[in-house]
Amino acid sequence: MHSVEQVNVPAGSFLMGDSSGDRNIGDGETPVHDVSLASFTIDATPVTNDAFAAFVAATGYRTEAELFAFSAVFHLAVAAPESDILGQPPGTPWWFGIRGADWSHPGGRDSNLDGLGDHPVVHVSWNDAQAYCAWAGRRLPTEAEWEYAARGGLPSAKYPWGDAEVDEGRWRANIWQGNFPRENSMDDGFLTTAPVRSFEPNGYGLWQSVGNVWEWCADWYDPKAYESSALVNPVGPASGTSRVLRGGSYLCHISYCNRYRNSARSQNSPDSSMGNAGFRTVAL
Ligand SMILES: [Ca+2]
Ligand SMILES: [Ca+2]
Repeated sequence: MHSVEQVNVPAGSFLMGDSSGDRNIGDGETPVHDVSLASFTIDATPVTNDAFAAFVAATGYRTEAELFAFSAVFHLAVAAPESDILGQPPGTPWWFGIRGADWSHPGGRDSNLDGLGDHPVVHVSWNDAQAYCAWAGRRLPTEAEWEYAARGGLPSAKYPWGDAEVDEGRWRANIWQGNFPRENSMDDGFLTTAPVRSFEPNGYGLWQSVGNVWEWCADWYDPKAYESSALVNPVGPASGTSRVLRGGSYLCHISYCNRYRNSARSQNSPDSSMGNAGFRTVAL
């Protein structure tokens, strides 16, 4: 049983792509193009640890992080003996490969899900998300559906709530504050994941499309995809090597990852898992 609340997104058209001039060169947020979509029903929140636990209990499914026996954990979130640190990727030394980190041990072997039932499941690969969807009778959103839903009916706004900055008056999303990657002042209240219903939903009823966790989309990633996109119900490139991630995470910061925006794009290989990526689903 898929227990995540769903909301309906009406059919319509929107301008997909960089809407604020803040695009990251190389990510492929342009050209902006007019996309039309049929209506669809999408999860109001990312899939939670409780919902993913129900899937695992029903099926015995083992995630790729469990099969590979490691996953990527942010250095301040590690809860494991030093002997479990397998390495740091060059260029992003704040990530540790941690033996024993997986969806039910998000910091490593010395961590568990106590108190995290309503947090988004993390350390799930694109392939794991597909397996969950197959069990739940769901599918991943296309990248176009994700962006349209995240926009919440506000055309060309930078964020799901409009163009106000993320901290204007109050905190609107779970990102990073302070000196990345060493000191997080946690002005928004959260070092890593937040409960999925933190802050405010957008005009379509979606919570935290930006910030908290990156969300897998169905599409293959290609930075040139928008140059030749279909304009009606696009499903992305026919092939590729990595899958689209959207929305940014608790590690995003204006100085480092300006990707907590509606139009921002990222990607990873379909077997990769990280402590800041999850997914939400769409009805078949
Ligand atoms: Ca935060
Ligand atoms: Ca998100």
